Amino acid sequence: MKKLFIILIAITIIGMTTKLIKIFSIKNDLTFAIIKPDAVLVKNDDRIIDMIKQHGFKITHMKKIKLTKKEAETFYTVHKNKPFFCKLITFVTSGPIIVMVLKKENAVQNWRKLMGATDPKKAKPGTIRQLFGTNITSNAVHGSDAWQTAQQEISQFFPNLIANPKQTINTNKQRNNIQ
Ligand code: RTP
Ligand code: MG
Repeated sequence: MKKLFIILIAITIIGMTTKLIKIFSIKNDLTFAIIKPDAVLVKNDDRIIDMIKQHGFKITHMKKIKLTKKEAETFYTVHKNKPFFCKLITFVTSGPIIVMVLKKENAVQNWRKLMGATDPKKAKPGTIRQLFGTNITSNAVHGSDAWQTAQQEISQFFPNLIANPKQTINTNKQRNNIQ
């Protein structure tokens, strides 16, 4: 009886540990990215997607959408009191965007490194914003700033993903949703 109890406890501990390891690895692996309207408009999306893949990111989810004002305000709610908020909402709703979930180790930091500084003029050579951004508003791409933010942002656009991390979709088909 005592042996059975010990075995049951051991199974429970192993199960919980496996779950924690899974959650931890997902946490470090995923981030949320957007190719913004300026880059989509001038058809730089393919070149940006190539760069993303060349830098070792896997695009696990991707779709082309157009944000409503309400969706954009929810997404950028953290900036609602900033002087640039109105300009930002007008810009980000001005045309189709491509929303993506990217997978790589330390995805949040690595994606922000590849994006470059917010202002393309200050972005390091070879970064996406330096190559494809125009100014501090029209800066080609977005990236989550922390895992908690990534989780929120992924949930806004791919609501089932955090609960079912193994779920996959045909990214090419989804990408062509809006022309
Ligand atoms: P993002 O959230 O889009 O990845 O950009 P970020 O972290 O590099 O910069 P953040 O401070 O979060 O700003 C969000 C977006 O607002 C626009 N912005 N305009 N001074 C300005 O006019 C100004 N500052 C920021 C940019 O589109 C920026 O990406
Ligand atoms: Mg930001």
